[in-house]
Amino acid sequence: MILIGLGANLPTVEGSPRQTLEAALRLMPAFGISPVRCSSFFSTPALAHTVQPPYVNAVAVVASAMPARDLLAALHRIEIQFGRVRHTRWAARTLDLDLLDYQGQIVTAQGPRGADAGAGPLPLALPHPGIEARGFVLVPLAEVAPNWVHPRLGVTAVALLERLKAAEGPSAVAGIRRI
Ligand code: A4P
Ligand code: MG
Repeated sequence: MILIGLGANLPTVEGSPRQTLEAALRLMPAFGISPVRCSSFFSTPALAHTVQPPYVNAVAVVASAMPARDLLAALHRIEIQFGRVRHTRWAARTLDLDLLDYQGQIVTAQGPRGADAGAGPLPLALPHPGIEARGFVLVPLAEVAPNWVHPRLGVTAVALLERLKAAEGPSAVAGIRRI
């Protein structure tokens, strides 16, 4: 299974963050990525170091013949189409496309990330780090692929969500609502 996390919290020429995510899904086939199914869209409070508008998040199951690194490069090209500018990590953004899982591969990231990464080969970490700690990923993931098993942790999406709620209490999913 290939899973992509979609997030946005700034408007684009497409309109609202939700409209941007819908447009990004429609554009994917032109980049060799076929959406198979997508979760509902969720409004989620920003997890950030600064005050930011809420995000719209979703998770899509996709199919692609590209290897993981090429797929990530294609996702970055789609982000750029929607005006994504990388400056600081965790900054507000028009579109964020994270490769959450690629066929269960486990890859440990090397080199600097994000705006610091420079022109070298794209850093790639699989599964995407922090899935298990983030309600804004786990809520849509548990909806679209409840039985998906985290390649490192060996735990299903639904069980990871239950585990997060048990560890953090209601705050783990506070303010996350289907839109
Ligand atoms: N990279 C390596 N592996 C991957 C992968 N599997 N998928 C590299 C995507 N990217 C991967 O930097 C990401 C860097 O990681 C790139 O160089 C890429 O090659 P970025 O996208 O420029 O920076 P970022 O997105 O700010 O950082 P990061 O660590 O990816 O953050 P996240 O995990 O994407 O979190 N709050 C809510 N409610 N909803 C959100 O969606 N998102 C974030 C960003 C923070 N708070 C949020 C949300
Ligand atoms: Mg990202």
